[in-house]
Amino acid sequence: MPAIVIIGAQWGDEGKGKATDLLGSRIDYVVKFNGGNNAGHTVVIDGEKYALHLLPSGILSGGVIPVISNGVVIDIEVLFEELDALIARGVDVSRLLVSSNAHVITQYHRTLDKVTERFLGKRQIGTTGRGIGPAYADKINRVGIRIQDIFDENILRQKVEGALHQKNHLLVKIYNRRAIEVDEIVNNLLSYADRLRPMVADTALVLNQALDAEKIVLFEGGQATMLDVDHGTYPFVTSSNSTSGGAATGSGIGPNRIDRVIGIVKAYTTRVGAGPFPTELHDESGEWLRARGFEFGTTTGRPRRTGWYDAPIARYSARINGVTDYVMTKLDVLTGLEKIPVCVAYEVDGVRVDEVPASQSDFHHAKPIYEEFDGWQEDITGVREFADLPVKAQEYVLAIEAMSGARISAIGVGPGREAIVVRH
Ligand code: 2SA
Ligand code: GDP
Ligand code: MG
Repeated sequence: MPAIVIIGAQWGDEGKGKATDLLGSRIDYVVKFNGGNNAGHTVVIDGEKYALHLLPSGILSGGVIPVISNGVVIDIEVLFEELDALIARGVDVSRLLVSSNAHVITQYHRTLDKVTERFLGKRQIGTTGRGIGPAYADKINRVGIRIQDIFDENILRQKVEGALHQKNHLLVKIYNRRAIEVDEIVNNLLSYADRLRPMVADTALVLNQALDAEKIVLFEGGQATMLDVDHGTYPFVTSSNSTSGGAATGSGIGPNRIDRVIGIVKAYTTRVGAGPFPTELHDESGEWLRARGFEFGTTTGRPRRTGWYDAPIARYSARINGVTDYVMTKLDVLTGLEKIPVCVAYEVDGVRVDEVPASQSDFHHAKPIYEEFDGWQEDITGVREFADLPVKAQEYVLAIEAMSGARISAIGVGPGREAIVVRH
């Protein structure tokens, strides 16, 4: 099993960090292939909590080589801050590799992210404000700055001039902001060069050679399927491919090298930011899930929107990603409920629809059709074998599995690294 991809199957925060960490001891490389410091992984190891944004969670596993590949957008200041915070806690970060082709998030991307959102008013996406969208826009628009540019002052200056030419016009004339100086950006980026240089590598070559040598490479998706720029609830999405295909383009390995695609699903659903969410709860059940599951953004601290499990979304994710198996997290959060509703299909304008509608308007109008399952009252956080789960919890998992398009191979029963039931 040399190449394994982990992706979020819902709207993010499914617990991908924990699943990555679970596989960690058998893994040689962990690759972050999309997104930037908009991601938020909380990993709990021996009771210590680590919140990672830009770094792949494999950085916490000794012996693993963490890689930030070409598909990522990097805010270098944040990169160093995150590294320093881990160094201060005794984590060895010296093996980190950064792609020379990854794009850079600069001050003007952060500024544009914030002002664009403000000007969108009611149509806001609810971005993390980290400059992700504007940095990817520059990449596609071919005016982006790449990591390798930082090592050639002339090229860097030319590129920053090119990028700012358009942006200053926008900032000054449209958004009523001050112009950003070329020197300000160039000097800032140059100041990172010395520390960055030893980390920079041709990561596509490194990863292909690793796979040739039968090393185990784990590709860790940021965000999730429903936030993918192509397959998510556009325009309420992030600006990268957070589905499994992004692992190939975002790292430079061929798709045929991927052997396993693990989808992470929460036993219920959450979403941060705006956009459709059919099973969203606006009542006390939603509050209960938020409090019980501690559903607050790892990056921004925003309360997450909460709702019941949505099986059509899991089936959609299974298709789009080629999910080979699911890891279901946070089953423990549902403990104590009398009944647990699960969305099995939607009603769109009076008609039953079994799959996620292709039309955005239909999805906005989709009302969940629920089937109710019996809950369980026993604490399950200490359970490690499927057969030891309460019968009703087993039934809930098996019923969801039958609707979700792939086998559930492991079940999270608590935040800790060890709190997992692996199904054999
Ligand atoms: P952006 O900043 O351009 O990527 O925002 C676009 C949309 O993508 C959503 N998004 C996320 N949704 C869930 N979790 C994310 N990471 C953090 C976390 C979020 C946080 O793990 O908790 O701390 O707030 C994440 N990153 C981006 C975002 O909400 C927009 O809907
Ligand atoms: P990611 O963005 O997918 O990596 O997920 P986040 O780290 O943003 O959010 C998942 C949260 O759930 C983290 O705080 C984890 O510690 C926590 N978590 C993961 N798995 C479980 C589980 O099985 N049970 C409980 N109670 N918490 C979990
Ligand atoms: Mg998260």
